[in-house]
Amino acid sequence: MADYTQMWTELGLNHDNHNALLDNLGKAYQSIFMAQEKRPEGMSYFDFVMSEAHGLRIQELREEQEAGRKIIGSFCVFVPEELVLAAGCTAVGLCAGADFAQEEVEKVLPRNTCSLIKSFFGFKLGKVCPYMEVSDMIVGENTCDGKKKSFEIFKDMVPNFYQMDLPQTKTPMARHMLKQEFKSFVEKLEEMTGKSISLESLKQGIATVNAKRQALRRLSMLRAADPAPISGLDALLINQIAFLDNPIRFTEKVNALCDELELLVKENKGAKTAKAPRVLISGCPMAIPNWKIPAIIESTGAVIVGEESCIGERGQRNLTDDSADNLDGLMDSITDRYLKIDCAVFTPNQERVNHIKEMSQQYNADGVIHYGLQFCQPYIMESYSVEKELEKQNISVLRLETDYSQEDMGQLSTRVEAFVEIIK
Ligand code: BJ8
Repeated sequence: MADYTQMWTELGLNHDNHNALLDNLGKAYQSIFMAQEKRPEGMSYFDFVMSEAHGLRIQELREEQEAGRKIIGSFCVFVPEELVLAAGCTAVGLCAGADFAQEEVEKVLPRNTCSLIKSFFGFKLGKVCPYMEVSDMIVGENTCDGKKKSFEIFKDMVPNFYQMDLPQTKTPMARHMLKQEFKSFVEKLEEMTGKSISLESLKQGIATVNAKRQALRRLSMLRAADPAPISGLDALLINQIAFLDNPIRFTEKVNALCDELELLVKENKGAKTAKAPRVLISGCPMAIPNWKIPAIIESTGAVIVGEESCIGERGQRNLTDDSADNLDGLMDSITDRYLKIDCAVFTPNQERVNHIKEMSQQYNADGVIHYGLQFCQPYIMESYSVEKELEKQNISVLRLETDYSQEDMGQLSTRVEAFVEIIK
């Protein structure tokens, strides 16, 4: 990596903390990703993006800023990238997948807060996230209580916070509220940029994001093959990079990788041996660089064939209908598309259970591992009904509850190994 010290200084990063983070990440990446055998050649692009995630990509974002674009950071798949692009801005997902500055964090937040929330506080307090520092605006959404209440504190830690309210049901009233929230978001973007979103720019924004989702869908479908042509770790990595990379370039690279994977499927070549146990992961999002559970699962010889997660199929499925010929009609389409996201903060949320069953069949999974972050009430509570419903279909389920620490690695490995033995 080139020397980006000056850029990091200008962004206000703490060099010692940041170097320590990069060092740890680099080592983890080497041992988890680069140690895999039989990786497709197309993964080299994604390895490169990761190696430059705090370097070249941040430099690109700063160049975009110099050219007049605003950078919009967010923590949730409910923030419509279509609108951000239509306003001439760039969307980035903010890192929330590793522990950092935990002592400082626990002076601010209760200990029994989920790791994802603690993580973005730690990245801010430790001054190690260039995406957070480069953002012209950070959007926080009212989803779970943890995020909603923590944003009341977080909003004073950043100069540019915008809060988006979200419904928790899918009634006509809730839909109306979501559309109004998205309209307010448009107004905020227009106020920031001094430009109005036009029919043409919104159609273009929708087309760009739909193309990205189609490419990710293509990647997902290829994993239905037996043997699966790509490891779950690599597929997760691509889904994580979807939140950081330039969307047009990312789409091209995912499609190029899919061309290669199609050939591998034809030749019956897989990331693991044929008939490796096939696992579907379902639950909390695995924000970058959270690779803990997938690394444990695939170290047993099993292969992960899908992620029912916001960093995965829950976040990326469903295209936005672009057929309306006026702005209000497109806002309706965007509202309808986003209201289909079956996050566990919604009640009732039968769609999510149905989707897990559908994915198990589609990807030919031998079992489902439900991943809940400790203290995440929505997903942990929902895991009970997920397990009951899947058992009715004779689908084996393992419910895991963990955090970002490494302390429970031994215990988790034992439980995962035993589960993989059962589903073999
Ligand atoms: S749409 S899943 S990205 S809210 S893990 S912070 S739920 S206590 S992240 Fe999410 Fe949007 Fe929903 Fe998806 Fe709270 Fe649970 Fe923590 Fe969570």
